[in-house]
Amino acid sequence: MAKSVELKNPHLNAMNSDYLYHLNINVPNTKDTSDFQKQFGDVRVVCAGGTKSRMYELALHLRDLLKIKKKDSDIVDLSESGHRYALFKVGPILCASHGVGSSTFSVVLHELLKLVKYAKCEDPVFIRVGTCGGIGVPPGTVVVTKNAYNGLLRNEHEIFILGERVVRPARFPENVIKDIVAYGASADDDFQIISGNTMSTDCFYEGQGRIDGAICEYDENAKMSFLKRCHGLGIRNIEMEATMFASVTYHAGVKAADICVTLINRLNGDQVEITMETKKTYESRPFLVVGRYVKKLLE
Ligand code: R2B
Ligand code: URA
Repeated sequence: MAKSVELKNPHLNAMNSDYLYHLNINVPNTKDTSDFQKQFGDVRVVCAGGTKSRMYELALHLRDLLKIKKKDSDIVDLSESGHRYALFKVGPILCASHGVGSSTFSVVLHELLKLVKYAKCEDPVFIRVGTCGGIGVPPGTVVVTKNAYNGLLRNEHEIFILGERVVRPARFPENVIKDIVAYGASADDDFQIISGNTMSTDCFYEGQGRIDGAICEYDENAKMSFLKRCHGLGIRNIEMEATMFASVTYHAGVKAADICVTLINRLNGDQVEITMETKKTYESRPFLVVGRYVKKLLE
Protein backbone atom coordinates (compact mmCIF):
# COMPACT_ATOMS: atom_id res chain seq x y z
CA MET A 1 0.00 0.00 0.00
CA ALA A 2 1.29 3.49 -0.88
CA LYS A 3 2.38 5.47 2.15
CA SER A 4 3.11 9.13 2.74
CA VAL A 5 6.45 10.34 4.10
CA GLU A 6 7.01 10.30 7.87
CA LEU A 7 10.18 12.23 8.64
CA LYS A 8 12.25 11.35 11.70
CA ASN A 9 12.13 14.79 13.26
CA PRO A 10 9.66 15.14 16.18
CA HIS A 11 10.21 18.91 16.28
CA LEU A 12 8.37 19.35 12.99
CA ASN A 13 5.16 18.28 14.74
CA ALA A 14 5.48 21.25 17.10
CA MET A 15 5.73 23.79 14.28
CA ASN A 16 2.54 25.45 13.07
CA SER A 17 4.11 26.81 9.91
CA ASP A 18 7.29 26.11 7.97
CA TYR A 19 9.24 28.17 5.49
CA LEU A 20 11.30 26.22 2.96
CA TYR A 21 13.77 29.07 2.87
CA HIS A 22 16.05 28.16 -0.07
CA LEU A 23 13.13 27.11 -2.25
CA ASN A 24 11.20 30.20 -1.12
CA ILE A 25 8.09 28.13 -0.54
CA ASN A 26 5.90 28.83 2.44
CA VAL A 27 3.83 26.26 4.29
CA PRO A 28 1.56 28.62 6.26
CA ASN A 29 -0.32 25.94 8.20
CA THR A 30 1.39 22.60 8.77
CA LYS A 31 -1.71 21.24 10.54
CA ASP A 32 -3.90 21.78 7.49
CA THR A 33 -1.91 21.48 4.28
CA SER A 34 -4.87 20.98 1.94
CA ASP A 35 -3.85 23.87 -0.34
CA PHE A 36 -0.28 22.62 -0.41
CA GLN A 37 -1.55 19.14 -1.25
CA LYS A 38 -3.49 20.58 -4.20
CA GLN A 39 -0.25 22.03 -5.60
CA PHE A 40 2.17 19.19 -4.86
CA GLY A 41 0.17 16.17 -3.58
CA ASP A 42 0.37 14.31 -6.93
CA VAL A 43 4.19 14.25 -6.93
CA ARG A 44 5.55 10.69 -7.33
CA VAL A 45 9.10 11.39 -8.45
CA VAL A 46 11.58 14.07 -7.37
CA CYS A 47 14.52 14.44 -9.75
CA ALA A 48 17.58 16.46 -8.79
CA GLY A 49 20.64 17.46 -10.78
CA GLY A 50 23.41 20.02 -10.73
CA THR A 51 22.19 22.89 -12.87
CA LYS A 52 18.99 24.78 -13.59
CA SER A 53 19.35 24.41 -17.38
CA ARG A 54 19.79 20.64 -17.16
CA MET A 55 16.77 20.31 -14.90
CA TYR A 56 14.72 22.41 -17.32
CA GLU A 57 15.84 20.12 -20.18
CA LEU A 58 14.83 17.11 -18.10
CA ALA A 59 11.42 18.66 -17.36
CA LEU A 60 10.86 19.20 -21.12
CA HIS A 61 11.96 15.64 -21.90
CA LEU A 62 9.62 14.14 -19.30
CA ARG A 63 6.76 16.38 -20.39
CA ASP A 64 7.07 15.12 -24.00
CA LEU A 65 7.67 11.49 -23.05
CA LEU A 66 4.72 11.32 -20.67
CA LYS A 67 2.57 13.44 -23.03
CA ILE A 68 1.81 15.98 -20.34
CA LYS A 69 -0.09 18.86 -21.91
CA LYS A 70 2.00 21.90 -21.07
CA LYS A 71 3.62 24.48 -23.28
CA ASP A 72 7.31 25.40 -22.73
CA SER A 73 6.21 28.67 -21.22
CA ASP A 74 4.17 26.80 -18.60
CA ILE A 75 7.22 25.10 -17.12
CA VAL A 76 8.13 27.85 -14.69
CA ASP A 77 10.81 27.91 -12.05
CA LEU A 78 8.77 27.79 -8.83
CA SER A 79 11.78 28.83 -6.75
CA GLU A 80 13.20 31.56 -8.99
CA SER A 81 12.45 34.23 -6.41
CA GLY A 82 14.57 32.33 -3.85
CA HIS A 83 17.65 32.99 -6.05
CA ARG A 84 19.32 29.73 -4.94
CA TYR A 85 17.84 26.65 -6.59
CA ALA A 86 15.46 25.99 -9.49
CA LEU A 87 12.31 23.87 -9.13
CA PHE A 88 10.14 22.75 -12.04
CA LYS A 89 6.96 20.68 -11.89
CA VAL A 90 5.69 18.61 -14.81
CA GLY A 91 2.68 16.51 -13.88
CA PRO A 92 3.70 14.19 -11.04
CA ILE A 93 7.41 14.99 -11.33
CA LEU A 94 9.53 17.66 -9.68
CA CYS A 95 12.91 18.59 -11.17
CA ALA A 96 15.20 20.53 -8.83
CA SER A 97 18.73 21.85 -9.25
CA HIS A 98 21.18 21.09 -6.43
CA GLY A 99 24.50 22.76 -7.29
CA VAL A 100 27.90 21.09 -6.87
CA GLY A 101 28.60 18.79 -3.93
CA SER A 102 26.87 17.35 -0.90
CA SER A 103 26.68 20.56 1.09
CA THR A 104 24.57 22.45 -1.47
CA PHE A 105 22.52 19.36 -2.31
CA SER A 106 21.76 18.56 1.34
CA VAL A 107 20.17 21.98 1.88
CA VAL A 108 17.64 21.56 -0.92
CA LEU A 109 17.19 17.84 -0.13
CA HIS A 110 16.00 18.63 3.41
CA GLU A 111 13.52 21.12 1.99
CA LEU A 112 12.30 18.77 -0.78
CA LEU A 113 11.77 16.01 1.80
CA LYS A 114 9.69 18.38 3.92
CA LEU A 115 7.79 19.45 0.80
CA VAL A 116 6.72 15.86 0.00
CA LYS A 117 5.84 15.29 3.64
CA TYR A 118 3.59 18.37 3.90
CA ALA A 119 2.02 17.62 0.51
CA LYS A 120 1.33 14.04 1.66
CA CYS A 121 2.88 12.63 -1.52
CA GLU A 122 2.55 8.86 -1.73
CA ASP A 123 5.74 6.81 -1.78
CA PRO A 124 7.82 9.35 -3.72
CA VAL A 125 11.08 8.25 -5.36
CA PHE A 126 14.04 10.66 -5.29
CA ILE A 127 16.42 10.36 -8.22
CA ARG A 128 19.68 12.24 -8.79
CA VAL A 129 20.67 12.53 -12.45
CA GLY A 130 24.20 13.70 -12.93
CA THR A 131 27.66 13.47 -14.41
CA CYS A 132 30.73 11.76 -13.00
CA GLY A 133 34.19 10.44 -13.74
CA GLY A 134 34.36 6.73 -14.63
CA ILE A 135 36.86 4.11 -13.48
CA GLY A 136 37.59 1.49 -16.12
CA VAL A 137 34.40 2.08 -18.11
CA PRO A 138 34.11 3.88 -21.47
CA PRO A 139 33.09 7.57 -21.31
CA GLY A 140 29.35 7.90 -21.88
CA THR A 141 28.48 4.86 -19.70
CA VAL A 142 25.49 5.33 -17.39
CA VAL A 143 26.21 4.13 -13.85
CA VAL A 144 23.44 3.43 -11.33
CA THR A 145 24.97 3.55 -7.86
CA LYS A 146 24.87 0.43 -5.67
CA ASN A 147 26.89 1.34 -2.56
CA ALA A 148 28.23 4.85 -2.05
CA TYR A 149 31.77 5.12 -0.64
CA ASN A 150 33.30 8.21 0.89
CA GLY A 151 36.87 9.44 0.25
CA LEU A 152 38.16 7.04 2.94
CA LEU A 153 36.65 4.24 0.84
CA ARG A 154 34.07 3.50 3.50
CA ASN A 155 30.48 2.73 2.59
CA GLU A 156 29.10 5.48 4.85
CA HIS A 157 28.44 9.18 5.14
CA GLU A 158 29.87 11.26 7.95
CA ILE A 159 28.46 14.52 9.22
CA PHE A 160 29.42 16.64 12.20
CA ILE A 161 26.42 17.29 14.46
CA LEU A 162 26.57 19.19 17.78
CA GLY A 163 30.35 18.82 17.79
CA GLU A 164 30.24 15.07 17.23
CA ARG A 165 31.07 12.90 14.22
CA VAL A 166 27.92 11.05 13.18
CA VAL A 167 28.27 8.18 10.73
CA ARG A 168 25.32 6.83 8.77
CA PRO A 169 24.96 4.06 6.16
CA ALA A 170 25.05 5.20 2.53
CA ARG A 171 22.81 2.73 0.79
CA PHE A 172 20.28 2.82 -2.05
CA PRO A 173 17.36 0.37 -2.18
CA GLU A 174 18.23 -2.65 -4.32
CA ASN A 175 14.80 -2.99 -5.91
CA VAL A 176 14.94 0.59 -7.24
CA ILE A 177 18.41 -0.02 -8.74
CA LYS A 178 17.19 -3.26 -10.32
CA ASP A 179 14.12 -1.60 -11.84
CA ILE A 180 16.13 1.32 -13.20
CA VAL A 181 18.65 -0.99 -14.87
CA ALA A 182 15.84 -3.21 -16.20
CA TYR A 183 13.44 -0.53 -17.46
CA GLY A 184 15.99 2.19 -18.19
CA ALA A 185 17.79 0.26 -20.94
CA SER A 186 16.70 -0.11 -24.55
CA ALA A 187 18.17 -2.49 -27.15
CA ASP A 188 18.63 0.51 -29.50
CA ASP A 189 20.90 2.43 -27.10
CA ASP A 190 24.48 3.10 -28.20
CA PHE A 191 25.62 3.18 -24.56
CA GLN A 192 25.69 0.83 -21.60
CA ILE A 193 23.86 1.04 -18.28
CA ILE A 194 25.60 -0.70 -15.41
CA SER A 195 25.14 -0.78 -11.66
CA GLY A 196 28.33 -0.25 -9.69
CA ASN A 197 29.69 1.31 -6.54
CA THR A 198 30.35 5.05 -6.47
CA MET A 199 32.96 7.08 -4.65
CA SER A 200 31.65 10.42 -3.51
CA THR A 201 34.04 13.21 -2.51
CA ASP A 202 33.92 16.77 -1.21
CA CYS A 203 36.66 17.86 -3.60
CA PHE A 204 36.78 17.48 -7.40
CA TYR A 205 40.58 17.65 -7.52
CA GLU A 206 42.66 16.15 -4.68
CA GLY A 207 39.62 14.32 -3.25
CA GLN A 208 39.19 12.49 -6.56
CA GLY A 209 42.91 11.76 -6.89
CA ARG A 210 43.51 14.30 -9.65
CA ILE A 211 46.96 15.73 -10.24
CA ASP A 212 45.69 18.77 -12.17
CA GLY A 213 44.27 20.86 -9.31
CA ALA A 214 45.82 23.94 -7.74
CA ILE A 215 47.37 21.77 -5.01
CA CYS A 216 48.80 18.23 -5.24
CA GLU A 217 51.28 16.43 -2.96
CA TYR A 218 51.29 12.93 -4.53
CA ASP A 219 52.56 11.54 -7.83
CA GLU A 220 50.96 9.77 -10.78
CA ASN A 221 51.87 6.33 -9.36
CA ALA A 222 50.13 7.01 -6.05
CA LYS A 223 47.10 8.30 -7.93
CA MET A 224 46.92 5.24 -10.17
CA SER A 225 47.28 2.79 -7.33
CA PHE A 226 44.44 4.58 -5.47
CA LEU A 227 42.17 4.48 -8.53
CA LYS A 228 42.96 0.79 -9.00
CA ARG A 229 42.14 0.18 -5.32
CA CYS A 230 38.79 1.88 -5.95
CA HIS A 231 38.22 -0.33 -9.00
CA GLY A 232 38.96 -3.41 -6.87
CA LEU A 233 36.12 -2.37 -4.54
CA GLY A 234 33.70 -2.37 -7.46
CA ILE A 235 33.77 1.43 -7.71
CA ARG A 236 32.97 2.39 -11.30
CA ASN A 237 32.40 6.11 -10.93
CA ILE A 238 33.32 9.16 -8.85
CA GLU A 239 31.06 12.11 -8.12
CA MET A 240 30.30 14.49 -5.26
CA GLU A 241 26.86 13.77 -3.78
CA ALA A 242 26.10 10.02 -3.53
CA THR A 243 27.03 9.29 0.12
CA MET A 244 25.04 12.24 1.48
CA PHE A 245 22.11 11.55 -0.84
CA ALA A 246 22.02 7.81 0.00
CA SER A 247 22.32 8.36 3.74
CA VAL A 248 19.74 11.16 4.04
CA THR A 249 17.12 9.39 1.91
CA TYR A 250 17.78 6.06 3.69
CA HIS A 251 17.40 7.77 7.08
CA ALA A 252 14.24 9.54 5.92
CA GLY A 253 12.82 6.24 4.67
CA VAL A 254 12.25 7.33 1.06
CA LYS A 255 13.25 5.45 -2.06
CA ALA A 256 16.16 6.91 -3.98
CA ALA A 257 18.67 6.30 -6.76
CA ASP A 258 21.71 8.01 -8.25
CA ILE A 259 22.08 7.78 -12.06
CA CYS A 260 25.19 9.36 -13.56
CA VAL A 261 26.90 9.39 -16.91
CA THR A 262 30.70 9.16 -17.04
CA LEU A 263 32.43 12.02 -18.85
CA ILE A 264 35.93 10.54 -18.68
CA ASN A 265 37.73 7.29 -17.84
CA ARG A 266 39.97 8.30 -14.94
CA LEU A 267 42.38 5.44 -15.66
CA ASN A 268 43.31 7.43 -18.79
CA GLY A 269 43.61 10.94 -17.35
CA ASP A 270 42.22 13.77 -15.26
CA GLN A 271 41.09 16.54 -17.60
CA VAL A 272 37.51 16.50 -18.84
CA GLU A 273 38.23 17.28 -22.49
CA ILE A 274 35.08 16.23 -24.32
CA THR A 275 33.40 18.82 -26.55
CA MET A 276 30.30 20.62 -25.30
CA GLU A 277 28.34 18.76 -27.99
CA THR A 278 29.50 15.36 -26.71
CA LYS A 279 28.80 16.49 -23.13
CA LYS A 280 25.23 17.36 -24.12
CA THR A 281 24.79 13.95 -25.78
CA TYR A 282 26.17 12.18 -22.71
CA GLU A 283 24.05 14.27 -20.33
CA SER A 284 20.89 13.29 -22.19
CA ARG A 285 21.52 9.58 -21.44
CA PRO A 286 20.48 9.62 -17.75
CA PHE A 287 17.38 11.54 -18.95
CA LEU A 288 16.48 8.66 -21.29
CA VAL A 289 17.04 6.16 -18.49
CA VAL A 290 15.07 8.08 -15.88
CA GLY A 291 12.26 8.76 -18.39
CA ARG A 292 11.80 5.08 -19.20
CA TYR A 293 11.86 4.15 -15.52
CA VAL A 294 9.38 6.88 -14.55
CA LYS A 295 7.05 5.94 -17.40
CA LYS A 296 6.99 2.35 -16.15
CA LEU A 297 6.56 3.49 -12.53
CA LEU A 298 3.54 5.63 -13.41
CA GLU A 299 1.82 2.98 -15.52
C1 R2B B 1 29.62 15.66 -10.78
O1 R2B B 1 29.91 16.76 -11.49
C2 R2B B 1 30.00 17.88 -10.60
C3 R2B B 1 31.41 18.36 -10.56
O2 R2B B 1 31.85 18.72 -11.84
C4 R2B B 1 29.48 17.37 -9.28
O3 R2B B 1 28.23 17.89 -8.94
C5 R2B B 1 29.36 15.95 -9.50
O4 R2B B 1 28.94 15.12 -8.55
N1 URA C 1 32.10 15.01 -11.98
C1 URA C 1 32.95 14.59 -11.02
O1 URA C 1 32.69 14.75 -9.82
N2 URA C 1 34.12 14.04 -11.41
C2 URA C 1 34.47 13.91 -12.70
O2 URA C 1 35.57 13.41 -13.00
C3 URA C 1 33.56 14.34 -13.69
C4 URA C 1 32.38 14.90 -13.28
